[in-house]
Amino acid sequence: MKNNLQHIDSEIFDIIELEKQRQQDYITLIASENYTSSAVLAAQSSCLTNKYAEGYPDRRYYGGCVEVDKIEKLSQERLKKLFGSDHANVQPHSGTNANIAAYFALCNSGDTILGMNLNEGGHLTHGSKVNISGKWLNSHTYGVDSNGLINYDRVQEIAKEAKPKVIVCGASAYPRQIDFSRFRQIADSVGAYLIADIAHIAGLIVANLHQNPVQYAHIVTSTTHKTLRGPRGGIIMCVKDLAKQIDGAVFPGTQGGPLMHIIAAKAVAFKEALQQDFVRYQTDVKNNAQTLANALKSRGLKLVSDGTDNHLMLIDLTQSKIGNNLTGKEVEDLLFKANIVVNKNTVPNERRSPFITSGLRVGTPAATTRGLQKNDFITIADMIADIIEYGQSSVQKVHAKVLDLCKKYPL
Ligand code: DSN
Repeated sequence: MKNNLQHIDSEIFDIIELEKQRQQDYITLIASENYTSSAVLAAQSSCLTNKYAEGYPDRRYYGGCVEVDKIEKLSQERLKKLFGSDHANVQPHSGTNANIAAYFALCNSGDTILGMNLNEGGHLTHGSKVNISGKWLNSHTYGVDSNGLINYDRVQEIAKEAKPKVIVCGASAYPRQIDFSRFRQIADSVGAYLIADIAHIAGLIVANLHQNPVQYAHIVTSTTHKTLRGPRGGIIMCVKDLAKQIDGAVFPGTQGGPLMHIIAAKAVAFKEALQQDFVRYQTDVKNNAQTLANALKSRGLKLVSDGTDNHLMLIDLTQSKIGNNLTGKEVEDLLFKANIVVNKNTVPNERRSPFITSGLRVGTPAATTRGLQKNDFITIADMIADIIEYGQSSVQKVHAKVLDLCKKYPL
C-alpha cells in the first residue's frame, strides 16, 4: 500500500526515494556528513514539529508545553553530562546560529573578534568578511604556518595587536588536534573571551580522543550532525556566569520558536553518544582516518600537515606527486562520476577561488558508520589515487568497485 507521503505528494516521495538510493550507492567521504540512527530519524519526524514553544522549559510564551518541556530538559541534561558542562542550550537551529548567538551574547556591533581564516581551515562564522560575523564585527584572523599547523606563538602576537573581545578557536578543515588550553592562555593574556567551535570534532571529544574545551572556553558551540551523528542542528554550552546571556542571545536575541522535534532528536543522539559503543565508533573513525591518510601518502599524495589526528585530512593537489594539473573541482567531479563523494577545499596559500580550489577534504565518519573497515579504507585510498593519477580513464573501473563496496555495506 502507498504510504501517506507517496499518496499525497508522489513528486517529493519519488525524489526522497532517489536520494535514499543515492546514499546507498555512493561512498560518502564528506567530513561533515554522517548517517543518523533510525531512532533519531523517528524523533525528528514526530508530531513534536506541531508545537510552538518560544521561551525555555517552565518559562514559555505558549500554553500546552508540558510534554515538550520534559523533552527539552532531558536534552539539556544529557548534553551537560556528555561534555561535563555547567549550562546547555539545545535550541540553536544550526552551528551558524549557535555561533551568531554566542557573539550576540558577548559583543556589541563593531567589537573585535579573532578567528581562524576560512581559507586555512576556519569557518564562515569565524569572522569571514562575507558573513555577518565579519560584517557586524571587526574581524581579524589567524591561519596556519608553512607546515599546515596553527602556530600558537603567532596567534598570541596577532591577539596582542588586535586586542579582540573574543577569540574563536575550532575549525572546519584542520586535520590536527587543537590546543584549547593554549587558546585560553592567549585569551586571558589579552582579556578576551574564548569561544570553542567543536562542530567537527564533538564526537571525538565525547570519546576522549581529543582535548575537551569545556574546562577552557567560556562558550562552546557545535553542530549535532557531524561526528556527533545526531539530527541537523546546533548547541551551545557555557560557564554558569554566561548562562543567562547565552539563553537570551538564542531566544529572543537571534531565534524565534525552537524546533522541538529536532530538540527531541538531539536528546536521542546524546543518549546514543553516552553509550560505550559510541566510544568504539569514534575510535574506528580516527583509526580509519589514519589508515586512509597513510595509504593516500603512499600513493604520492601530499596531505596538509602531512597527516591527521582527527577524522579528516586535506589533500593538497599542488604538492602531490600525482595529478598535479588537476584542480580540487576537477577531482571532486571525477570522483563523483565514480560514486565517491568528497568536497573540494582550499589549502593553505591557496591560489584558486573557493569554487575551483587546489585541494580536497576527505573524512571517515560516514563511511565508518556504514561499517567500512581498515582494508576498505586502503581500497578507497587506491581508488582516489587512481582517479587522480589516471583521470577519466579510471572512472569506470573505480565505479564498479565502489558499487561492490556499497552492496557489501548496506545502509
Ligand atoms: N559546512 C560545514 C562543513 O562542511 O564543514 C561547516 O559548517
